Amino acid sequence: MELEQSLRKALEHNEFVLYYQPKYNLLTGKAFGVEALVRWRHPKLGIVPPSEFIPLAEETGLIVPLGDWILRTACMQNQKWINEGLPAMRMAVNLSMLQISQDNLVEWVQNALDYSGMDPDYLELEITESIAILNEYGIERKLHALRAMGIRISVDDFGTGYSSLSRLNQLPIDTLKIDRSFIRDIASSEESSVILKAIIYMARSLNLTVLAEGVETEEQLRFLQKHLCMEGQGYYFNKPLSVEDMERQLMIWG
Ligand code: G
Ligand code: G
Ligand code: MN
Ligand code: NA
Repeated sequence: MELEQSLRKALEHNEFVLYYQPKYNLLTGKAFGVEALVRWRHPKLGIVPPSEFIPLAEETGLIVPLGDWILRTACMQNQKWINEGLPAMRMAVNLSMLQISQDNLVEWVQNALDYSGMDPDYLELEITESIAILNEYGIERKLHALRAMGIRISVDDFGTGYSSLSRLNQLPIDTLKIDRSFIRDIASSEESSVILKAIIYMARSLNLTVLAEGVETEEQLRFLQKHLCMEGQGYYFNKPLSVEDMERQLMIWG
């Protein structure tokens, strides 16, 4: 309860901060986007990772105002970088179930774009596999509306749920982000690497882009390149970066 109380106050007190993790094209080696990842700078506990407060924010409904702050902040930050002449990145923002289920989802996203002045081409929304395939809350209709605005949709943690690629292929999805457990086990598990190869192959046949999450080693990178996985993200390239570190990185690329 203590945590819930301070979570409520944290928004007013400006205790949330966004980190940014770059996403790379594995064939050219160039970054094309970043994913916004929220952190809580608790006055006493220090940095609290999202795994410890996102579930609570979902249970209490706080994810709605928090998610609003996250989307606006991410879009404004990205537009600021673009205005400064830094290399333009696509900004990816994670959405949780409660956010997707809101009736005004599409208008809300449009408002954040208007507010920041960011072109919809530069926005990507990440939803988990289990949310994407839900036949509720008009999710399919909402995804089509977002896509029609020019926003990209990606499916996070792919491979951990129970969706079929053929079902996902009916949805307006651009990218599958393969869960990092498959990448972690490339060298140690024949089964994981076989599944990984099959996912990459099938996704390519369906014209979906595949991004490997959690790339940590050169060996994993070479495996992914060899099997034509086009995109990747992970500690091998960068950890999630503070605004200052991200800016330094953008300046090096620019
Ligand atoms: O950054 P980290 O690896 O600790 O993130 C852990 C989890 O928290 C991830 O599953 C991620 O999707 C989720 N998460 C991080 N940032 C956000 C956010 O801005 N919104 C939502 N809904 N989830 C987030
Ligand atoms: O669920 P989602 O993919 O949105 O969450 C991303 C989370 O994965 C973040 O918490 C981020 O810190 C973490 N992450 C990013 N890259 C790596 C990596 O290479 N290895 C590990 N173990 N975690 C990573
Ligand atoms: Mn994500
Ligand atoms: Na993930």
